[in-house]
Amino acid sequence: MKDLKKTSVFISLILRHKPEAIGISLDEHGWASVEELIAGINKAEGYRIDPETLEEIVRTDNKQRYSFNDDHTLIRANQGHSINVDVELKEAEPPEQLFHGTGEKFVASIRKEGLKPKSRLYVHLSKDKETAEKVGARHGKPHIFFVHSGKMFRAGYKFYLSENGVWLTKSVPPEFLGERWMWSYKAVSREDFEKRKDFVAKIMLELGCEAVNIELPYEQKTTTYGVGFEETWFSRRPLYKFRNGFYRIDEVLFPEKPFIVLEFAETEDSVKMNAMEDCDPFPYDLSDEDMIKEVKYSLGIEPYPQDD
Ligand code: HQG
Repeated sequence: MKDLKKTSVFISLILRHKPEAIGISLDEHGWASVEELIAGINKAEGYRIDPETLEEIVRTDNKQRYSFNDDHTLIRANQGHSINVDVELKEAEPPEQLFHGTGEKFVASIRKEGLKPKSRLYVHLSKDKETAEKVGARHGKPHIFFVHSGKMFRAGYKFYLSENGVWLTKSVPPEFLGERWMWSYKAVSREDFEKRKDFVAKIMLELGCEAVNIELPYEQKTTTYGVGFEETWFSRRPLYKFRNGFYRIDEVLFPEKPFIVLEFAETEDSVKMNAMEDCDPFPYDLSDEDMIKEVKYSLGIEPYPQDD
């Protein structure tokens, strides 16, 4: 098994970077002749391979790095090249966010100049954080960048999806890189979502809530985990006093859309201990009229409909 791994690494070197190492060449689409590859490898020191072993390596590769043509006379790497070949990558619309794992030592330079392909033809992006962490760990202590791929795509940048599921793009300018949080809804921007919270604040004031100034011993922060993303939001929303309780506008980021929620505490002590409890959250895109109803339920002005 160990030998297969070693041979596979050697094949990757040949098909992506250095075919001349065994005296073969790739065509413009990155294909090598299977016969030439096998003969070349067998001439190299310390490697033995037959067609069955090559088939096995391709079939069992953990990242599906290689493909054969239909009659298995040609083979190529699906991505990762440093030599200029056109592997006929499929252009595709990327998900709203992708991830890039790198080593800590590159972080300062990436923040400044964005992601560059370096020795490869493309910047490689992962579809989840776990994969990005593994890729990053190859370069020392890993660091993850969030890539605003949806925004890039809408701004005209091209994305490609390789045969083995790696997202590729030519470069990522620094303004499309995030590190702390990632807003990932297509239907609404963070700014417009905040405007709906402003509307909730207006309703609350109109209903008689009073903004109060309490010195908080903690930083107001919400971290929500959605499908494939995590966002930490530093909220600067005030606390409101209403009847015999305290309320604050917060959020819950459900996978399908963001929700607004009022937090509630009976006493100033619970507020200071950061022990507020959530009322029922409601979606950001309710009509003004329905949103007024939800705020009334949360403040206890009207009972929740299911309580009737
Ligand atoms: C970094 C593996 C400084 C970049 C993986 C990366 C992947 C910058 C390194 C695939 C930079 C290049 C590719 C900038 C980018 N300043 N450093 N402006 N822009 N870099 O190995 O993405 O197992 O060429 O962050 O799984 O690590 O081989 O790219 O750290 O899919 O199939 O420059 O290789 O797949 O390193 O990995 P690499 P990568 P395989």
